[in-house]
Amino acid sequence: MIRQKIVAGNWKMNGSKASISSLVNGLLEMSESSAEVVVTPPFPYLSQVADVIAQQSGLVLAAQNLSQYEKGAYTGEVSTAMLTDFKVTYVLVGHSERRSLYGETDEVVAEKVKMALSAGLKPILCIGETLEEREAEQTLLVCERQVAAVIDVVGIQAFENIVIAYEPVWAIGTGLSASAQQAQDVHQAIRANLASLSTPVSEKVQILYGGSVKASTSAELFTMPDVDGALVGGASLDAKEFLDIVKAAG
Ligand code: G2H
Repeated sequence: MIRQKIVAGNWKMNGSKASISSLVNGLLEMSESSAEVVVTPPFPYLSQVADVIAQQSGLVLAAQNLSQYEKGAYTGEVSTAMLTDFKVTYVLVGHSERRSLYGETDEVVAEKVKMALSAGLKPILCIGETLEEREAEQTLLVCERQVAAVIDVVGIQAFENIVIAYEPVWAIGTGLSASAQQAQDVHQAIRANLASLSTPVSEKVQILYGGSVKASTSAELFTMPDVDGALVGGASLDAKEFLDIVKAAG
């Protein structure tokens, strides 16, 4: 099955009104691509980026997080209704920085995925092992556990509307990207695991790789049959570098 590639830039907690304006302007130089190109600004800048995107198609908007609750007394949180108000399409859920720095458990991540789906948002479910877990040969066990926690809450069929991002924690922001083959091996195993529950869903689900992706490594990465794109952090803050990654996706 041909799956459309997704190249998503995760800007994390970076930028200002001025720098985001110049980054987005740089991205508007994008030439036609067969990939879906997604940008994930920090919350305060969603509106600014949404306005530019509304006038110029080609970029799709994502948010970096959401609340698992619908509305109410949750100071500092952002609801799905607020995200859909700004025409957000995707939302990152369970990024390893959320899991490790803000204590998001597999159960919280699953509730967030459920909330996103109920509002028609597409979750990009982030999973991946730490260095200790990789060294203990627990990579697949960890990924399967993180995916299973979500399946338990939303069911396997829901994965038709969920994108998975495999992001080994040891490769995030460290400059130590997994090799294309390492990524392929894990993606293939994740897909095989889903196939044990539903082959059609496993063939449809897009699995992105994330962790120090750069333009120089993306071409080889995108030749891998189970790599359906990339979630790019640091390199997405530079419009030219990010567009080179988009170009590599075809
Ligand atoms: C992983 C990735 C984007 P970076 O977090 O989500 O960031 O490319 O900086 O490792």
